[in-house]
Order: sequence, then structure tokens, then C-alpha cells
Amino acid sequence: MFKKLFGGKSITEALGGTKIKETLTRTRNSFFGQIAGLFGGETIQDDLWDDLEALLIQADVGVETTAELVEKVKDRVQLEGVTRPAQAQAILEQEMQKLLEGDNSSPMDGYRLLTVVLVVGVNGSGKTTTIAKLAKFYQQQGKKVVIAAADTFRAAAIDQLKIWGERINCPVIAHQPDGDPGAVVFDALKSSFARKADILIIDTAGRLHTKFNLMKELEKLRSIAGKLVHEAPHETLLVLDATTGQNAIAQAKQFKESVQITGVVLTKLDGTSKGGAVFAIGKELGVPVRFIGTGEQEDDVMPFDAATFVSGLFAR
Ligand SMILES: Nc1nc2c(ncn2[C@@H]2O[C@H](COP(=O)(O)OP(=O)(O)O)[C@@H](O)[C@H]2O)c(=O)[nH]1
Ligand SMILES: [Mg+2]
Repeated sequence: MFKKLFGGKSITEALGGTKIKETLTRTRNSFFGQIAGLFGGETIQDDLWDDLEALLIQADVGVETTAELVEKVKDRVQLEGVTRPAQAQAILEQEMQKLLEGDNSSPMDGYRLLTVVLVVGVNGSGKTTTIAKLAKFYQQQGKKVVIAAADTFRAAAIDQLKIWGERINCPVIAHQPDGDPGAVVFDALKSSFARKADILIIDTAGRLHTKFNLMKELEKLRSIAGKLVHEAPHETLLVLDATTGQNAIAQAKQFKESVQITGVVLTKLDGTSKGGAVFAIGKELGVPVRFIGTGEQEDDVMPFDAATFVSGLFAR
């Protein structure tokens, strides 16, 4: 019956299961495949839990998150009198999924005239590419999208965004390199009103002369948006490069200290074995992962879904 509903695809496929499976190949081949291997035997061995802990830490799940996760699984296995390793693995998968579920409501939900999305993160994390992908994602949902090129610090960043804009047929509001990012945001807001756009996505610099300047700049952009649109920015997405694993988490903590972050986009999951970092982000930052980057092309973005992600980690 479901196959009919999803146009001949299984539910997992319809939810992007095939794509996520492919994206997580490296992560799976390195650690999660080995973790699945731990549960391959006939009985639960004593050293299973230590081995599991070691592998989860190597997979960048994070020390704290790993300790908590393993404890929970162990407790449930005991409490529920589980003796078969395969059952224990099912419990592990359930608990991993629970860790990632959290609050699924997005600030993007609900009706408002213009939704403003501010995109922040260090250079090279994938901000500009992600913005193009997200613009296309929302366009495909019938939304009218405008992009603001407020990373004026690097001239190439403006051109890069303009090229993407042409490719996906999305207006990009830009000024000259070294221009005032605040003025770009102001213009982009006006332009969004004039075009009756649904969503404005703002690209920002990843680095200014100092970190202090950058945070002050981001605060200024937020305040300009907030003056023109009620409660804007509605979503502030921090873009993190998954290939940097625990470093990405340290970075995220720094950003979170100075800028209010409402969600994370984890990019380059296709190019890393450190996909386990997703768990640490959710747990240690208390900020949900909203999207994941699965490649360099415009369609290579997916809304994050805990169940599909976990089954992708253990897919055969
Ligand atoms: N493989 C892969 N590459 C990505 C992904 N997202 C971004 N990139 C690449 O990362 C590099 C930096 O991206 P860019 O958007 O310019 O980063 P920015 O400096 O934060 O704006 C580019 O070469 C992108 O193609 C992704 O999800 N997967
Ligand atoms: Mg950029």
C-alpha cells in the first residue's frame, strides 16, 4: 500500500533513505559498520560495552554523549532481560534516534509575510553553497526566495552567490565588495517586500579582522532585520563542516556564545567518516540539526530526519 502512496518507492526511499545511505557510506564503513559487527554474535559478551564505547568515541559521537548513550542501552538490556545481540542493537538504534529527535518544530513553520533566515559559520564550512541549495529546496515547495549577499568581505563570495542565483533562477541582492553588509540586508529586505517574497536567506562573512568584529557585525544584521520584519531573523542557521568532527562542535560553541543559533546545517557528510558528530551536536549544543549537506550540487541537501539517519548508519 505504501509503495503506491510514494510512487513506487518504499517509505525509507521516499524519505531520502537511499540518498542518506549513500551519503553515510564513509561513516558506516569506518565505525558504524564495526559497531554493527559487535552485535553480530550469538551472545552478549562482557567486553561488548567497552568496545561499543570506544567505537562511538572514535566515530566522533563525543565522550559525554557516548557515556550516556551506552549507559542507557546497557540499562535497558538488563531491565528488559535482552540476551540476543541483535535485540541489543535494536535498542541502541532506538536510543540513538531518541537522542536526535528533540524538538522537530522549525521556526520556518507557521505563517508570516516574510521569513528571514540568517546563515552564519566560518569560511569554507559551506555557507554559500548551502544557501543556494536551500533556496532551491524552498523554491521547489512553491516559495518565492530572495538571497542577500552580505558576505562583502570576500569579493569572490559575491560572484559565487550570483552564479548560483543564475543557475537556480533566484534573485541575489548584492553590493560592491567591501560594502556595508547592513546596507545589503536593508536593500534585500526592501526588495523582498517589493517582490512579495516568502523567504529571504542572508549569506554572511565567516571571518572579519577579528572575531569580535564578526560577532558585532552579525548582531547588527540581526537588528536591521528585526527592525523591518517582526521577530526577524526567524531562523539563524549555523553551518558546520562535518569533516572537521569535534572541531566543528568547538566552533559551534563559540558561535553560540555570541549569536543566537536556532539550528545547524551539517555539510559534507558525504565526504567524511565523522558522521557521528551529529549526536554530539544535538546533545552538547542543545541546537537541532535541521539540514544535512550530501554533496556539492544544488540538490544535495536534505531536511534532517532522525529515523532515516540512524537507519542509514546501520544500513547493509
Ligand atoms: N562534498 C561536499 N562539499 C560541500 C558541501 N557543502 C559545501 N561543499 C563544498 O565546500 C566548499 C566551500 O563551500 P562554500 O559554500 O564556498 O563555503 P563558505 O565559505 O562557508 O561560503 C565548496 O567547495 C563546496 O562545494 C557538501 O555537502 N558536500
Ligand atoms: Mg561563502
